[in-house]
Amino acid sequence: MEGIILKGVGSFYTVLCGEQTYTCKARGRFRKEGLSPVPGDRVSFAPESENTGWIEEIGARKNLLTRPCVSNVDKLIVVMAPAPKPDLLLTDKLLLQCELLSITPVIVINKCDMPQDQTHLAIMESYAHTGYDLLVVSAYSGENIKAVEDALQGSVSCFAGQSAVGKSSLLNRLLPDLGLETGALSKKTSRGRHTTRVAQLWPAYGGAVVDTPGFSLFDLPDMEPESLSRLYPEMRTVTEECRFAQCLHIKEPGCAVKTALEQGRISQSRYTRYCLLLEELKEKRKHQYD
Ligand SMILES: Nc1nc2c(ncn2[C@@H]2O[C@H](COP(=O)(O)OP(=O)(O)OP(=O)(O)O)[C@@H](O)[C@H]2O)c(=O)[nH]1
Ligand SMILES: [Mg+2]
Ligand SMILES: [Zn+2]
Repeated sequence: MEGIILKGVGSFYTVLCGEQTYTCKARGRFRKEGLSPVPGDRVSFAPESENTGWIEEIGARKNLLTRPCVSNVDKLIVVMAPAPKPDLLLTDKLLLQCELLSITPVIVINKCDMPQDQTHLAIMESYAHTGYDLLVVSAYSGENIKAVEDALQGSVSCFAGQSAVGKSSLLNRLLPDLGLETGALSKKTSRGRHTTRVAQLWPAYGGAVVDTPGFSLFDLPDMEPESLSRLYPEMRTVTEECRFAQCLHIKEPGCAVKTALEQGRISQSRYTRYCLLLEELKEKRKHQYD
């Protein structure tokens, strides 16, 4: 039979087939092949009883996000909020992953009900020129929730972002039956407490939504520093006009990215973080053959 993995706990996987779920284990050969089933995987399985079975085959994956693992993701809902303090470098890294894995990102700024908060303006400034969809919403008041719902139609959408930005709260607002656990910010550190512990798929909107504990530990993929700017939509549209094909857009003469930056067509803060990530890539290269 064919099904989709909703979640994995230890070596047990919940597989949905039609309306019925089965708790399955994976055949030993998967371990030998270094392959583990993950939420989002389409699998063939052999039922053993009314609600248990064995996973026999994992279908080819369109893509795979890691830490936590989720496969076959169509959209990444990148959630931020005024509190906890936004980590825009993390957001940039999530967006780079989307570019690499052919995932459509949707940037969501939650908690717009918070009084006199201007944080969303700074976030919007950073991403205004990317062309990505950006929604300012509130899980509390319901503002703009309809727009989030529209974005989820017909796709497997994975919620990402720092702990306590309100990923689970947004999902509860959209789908009250989920009854997901939510948690407050720590008073001492103003950070989240990682209330959601595992990634889990919930069939909805003709596709599925995935609640996750966020994707926080991110390494940049191993790639040429020259390729980095191709993962920035607002940069790659102008890089062809740079004088040098290998331009890194830092100090080279005749750099079209620098011109666009001066003219306000690229965000200064996002560019500054691009420089940081570029340095990180160069460092990685240097140590590669140590
Ligand atoms: N003011 C306000 N607070 C919100 C809103 N949405 C969520 N919160 C609060 O933010 C805190 C964290 O919410 P969660 O939904 O648990 O956040 P999360 O992103 O799922 O966090 P993790 O599971 O730890 O990754 C809770 O105290 C929520 O009540 C909102 O729209 N406005
Ligand atoms: Mg959560
Ligand atoms: Zn350049």
